[in-house]
Amino acid sequence: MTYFNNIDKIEFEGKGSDNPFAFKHYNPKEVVGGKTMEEHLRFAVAYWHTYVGNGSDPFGAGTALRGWDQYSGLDLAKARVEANFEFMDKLNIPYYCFHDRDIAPEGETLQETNKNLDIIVAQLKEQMKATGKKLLWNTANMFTNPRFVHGAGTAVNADVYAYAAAQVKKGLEVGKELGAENYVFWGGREGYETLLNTDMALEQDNLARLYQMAIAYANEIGFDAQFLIEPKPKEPTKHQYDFDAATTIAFLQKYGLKDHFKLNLEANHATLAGHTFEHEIRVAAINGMLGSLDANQGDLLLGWDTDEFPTDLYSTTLTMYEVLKAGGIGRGGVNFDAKVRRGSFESDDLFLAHIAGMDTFAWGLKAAVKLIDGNVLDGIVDNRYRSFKEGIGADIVSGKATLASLEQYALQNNPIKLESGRQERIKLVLNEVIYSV
Ligand code: XUL
Ligand code: CO
Repeated sequence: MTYFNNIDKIEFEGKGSDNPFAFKHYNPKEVVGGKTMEEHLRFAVAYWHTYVGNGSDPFGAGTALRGWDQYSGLDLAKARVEANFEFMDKLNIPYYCFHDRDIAPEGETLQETNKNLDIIVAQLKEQMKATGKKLLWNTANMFTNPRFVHGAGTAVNADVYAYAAAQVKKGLEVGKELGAENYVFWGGREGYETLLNTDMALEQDNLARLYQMAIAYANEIGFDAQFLIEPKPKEPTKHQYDFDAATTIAFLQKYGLKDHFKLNLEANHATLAGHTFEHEIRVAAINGMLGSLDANQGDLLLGWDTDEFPTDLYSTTLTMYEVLKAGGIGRGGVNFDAKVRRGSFESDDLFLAHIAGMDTFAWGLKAAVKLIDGNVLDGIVDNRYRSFKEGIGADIVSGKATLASLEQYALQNNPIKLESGRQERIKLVLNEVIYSV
């Protein structure tokens, strides 16, 4: 069965095209910065938003019109698998990502739930073999079911913790079966609402224990995916433990887990934390922790996670700049953890939204390559820090300087000469680069 019959394969037509169902910038085989766009970007579809999301919000029912709505239960799950491969094929997207509960319905018992999962995993495997499409990552949904009301890996109840562990175990088996490149932990309800009833130390120790067990089990079954933690500062809990990249890295360091994980960074999570996406990527990169990206954008006028498709060229340019400077995204990719607006309820909107996201990222990639090739920002940064290359600055960097030697220098160095940071000028140059590609 096919679900997007009115849509043909989306092709690259270039900047002059006015066909809304064509790429203007994303040209998968075009080489920029030494690699094809396809290799740089490694796009992925998020199963939950694209095939499960229905446009409902706290004030109203779903609005989405989807060909698979006619089904329920396992039939619905099977229809979504078919829709997924048709969608990826038509958009030329190589990867997808899912939570266990996106792909198959829960049963009455964990046994039944796992059986449902096995049926769909077998179907996915067959389709992946037939199409060459790949799994960027899978994860366990340990936040939707009411049993996780007080957390999963940070549950207040050991029975819930055990259930979560069982879910992770199965998730690792599923990831192995489907050859997932990465396995994600997003701490959906790993946080708290009030300290008045919370043992923060125990919760965090337990979360680390769950990660240890996951590492051990992945080793045991020979699942060699890259483990990723996805930071988010708030939602659904008020205080999420994995607040941002820096907090998550500190947590991993504290528990001796740092070498086993990298980070899956999400743009809207960054802005909720009061950061830019590029800030989060830089923090990860300078700590050797850049793993993968969840591509979306928030609305800065709203204080919640709106998960819009990325259309902001500034952000995608600076994002891709950080990625390129970090040496690329490696085994990660650019996963559209983004949903069409409630008013964009037609199936065509799923295509138009992904085209917008892919073109915006391709444009950003091209601009970032230009920034690097033209030595635009590196030149500025190098010049700004040049005093650390020689004399007293070189002594500081090499570790030769002491407080006494610096005092001696400072006493005879008067006045200190400062230079402008030239921010406004640099931003204009950035504008020019973005609009020139
Ligand atoms: C929630 C979110 C998740 C993770 C995977 O904000 O981003 O969908 O990406 O659990
Ligand atoms: Co995400």
